[in-house]
Amino acid sequence: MSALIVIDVQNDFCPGGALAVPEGDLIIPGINALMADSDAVVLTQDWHPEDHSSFASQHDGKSPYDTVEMPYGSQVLWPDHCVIGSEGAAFHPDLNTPHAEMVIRKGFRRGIDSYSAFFENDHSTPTGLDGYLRTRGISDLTMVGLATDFCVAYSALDAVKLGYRVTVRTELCRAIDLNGSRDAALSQMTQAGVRVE
Ligand code: VGL
Ligand code: ZN
Repeated sequence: MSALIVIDVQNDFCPGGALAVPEGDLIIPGINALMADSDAVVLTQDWHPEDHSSFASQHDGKSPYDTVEMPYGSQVLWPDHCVIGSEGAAFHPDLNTPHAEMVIRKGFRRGIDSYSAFFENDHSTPTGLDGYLRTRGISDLTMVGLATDFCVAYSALDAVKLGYRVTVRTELCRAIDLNGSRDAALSQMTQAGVRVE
């Protein structure tokens, strides 16, 4: 059994949003077509309290895209985005969400970010998605969405570590690309055994 994992196709990551990924909306028609063809579809939703510690606004003297050390390691600071219940946190209106059988929210604890759909950024607190997929007998994952170099890459790397066969469809992803992070993420995924198409 296989599943399509659609990562963070939310208003704030699309043009006009708080943390807009260039061309983030262009991938939506292709994702809709792929969803219609998939056995199982999981959507992820970045979902932060308004005082989330990944927001630069919570750190005196810091700006978006600065880095800070957190107890769980280094953390990039972001503009406020995907605040729980806000329009920015909603799925993009063109995304065909009725196909989804599961929606997994992440990043809802103030003190810790969660890029991956499987573990928070401490790499140990589970989101529960692994249990969901395993109990449904799903072993193969295709990943698409936003952003290639953060939430897609972290999710794909965790998934191979957990033993899934993982394909990332890059034409249905777009990157934030901070200091070459897109290319770095693609080579890290390839080295880890993700099929990058
Ligand atoms: C993401 C930065 C902050 C993502 C989420 O979806 O890639 N990036 N929060
Ligand atoms: Zn976030």
